[in-house]
Amino acid sequence: EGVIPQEYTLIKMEVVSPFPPKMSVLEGKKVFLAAATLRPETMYGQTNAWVFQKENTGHLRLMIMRAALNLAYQRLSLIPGKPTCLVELSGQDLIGLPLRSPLAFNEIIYTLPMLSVLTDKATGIVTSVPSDSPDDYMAVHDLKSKPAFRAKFGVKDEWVMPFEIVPIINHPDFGDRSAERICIEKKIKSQNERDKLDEAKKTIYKGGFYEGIMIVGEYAGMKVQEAKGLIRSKLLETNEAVVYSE
Ligand code: A2H
Repeated sequence: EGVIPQEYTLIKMEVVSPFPPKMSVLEGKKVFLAAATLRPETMYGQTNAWVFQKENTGHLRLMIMRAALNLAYQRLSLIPGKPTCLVELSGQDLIGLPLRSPLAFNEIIYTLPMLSVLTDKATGIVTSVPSDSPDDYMAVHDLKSKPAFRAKFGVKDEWVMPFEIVPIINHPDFGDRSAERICIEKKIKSQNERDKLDEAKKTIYKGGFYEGIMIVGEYAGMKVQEAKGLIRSKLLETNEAVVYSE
């Protein structure tokens, strides 16, 4: 770990204006939340974004500073090698932020809290695809089924409830809502069941990636394995995504 760099696709999720008061100094600029993914071919199925949320936001600040420095070293900053801080925000400030994300069938998606976002990986912003990611499915399920959980983080119903699973990939053993299916079969009850979710993730990924078929988008009918690179290249070409490694 930490020896072989992981190469991610950083998806540029555009913040829809008008911005909330804490972000008003950025009004008029193009502002993106950058979500690191290993599955760019799943972007059609985005239903929301995730931000790390716990009482202590110090971790979040450290993580974003580390990511900003990495981005700057990878020539993705205003001043090469040096990140510029335009505004300071907490994770809570981002909850409810409306976003427009590349390829997503949902025109607008919202930023929501997830407990399992790691503080030492990538940007701390994750894009959510509950059709194909067991983690995303269970975190959406927790928010949808527990009004108290929504209330705790100030999550409004309209940011979560209208968003249904978008089937995008047919998995040979688990169908086109593979994450939901495996969570039900393995009787996973919440996003906190780490071991079960890690196992589910492996199973879904193996079949989905090596034998899965795209059922939507420009490459519908194509194997996931073949479509992945094509979709990624297109996102990079149109500048809707950038390469990020750490
Ligand atoms: B993946 P690896 Cl559909 N904390 O994107 C927790 N998870 C994070 C993260 C962080 N700070 N940064 C990125 N990730 C997630 C899509 C997806 C992903 C699908 C299926 C599986 C999957 C939509 N969410 O990942 O530990 C992101 O979620 C399964 C591993 O570096 C990213 O890709 O291997 C993945 O974890 C990177 O995980």
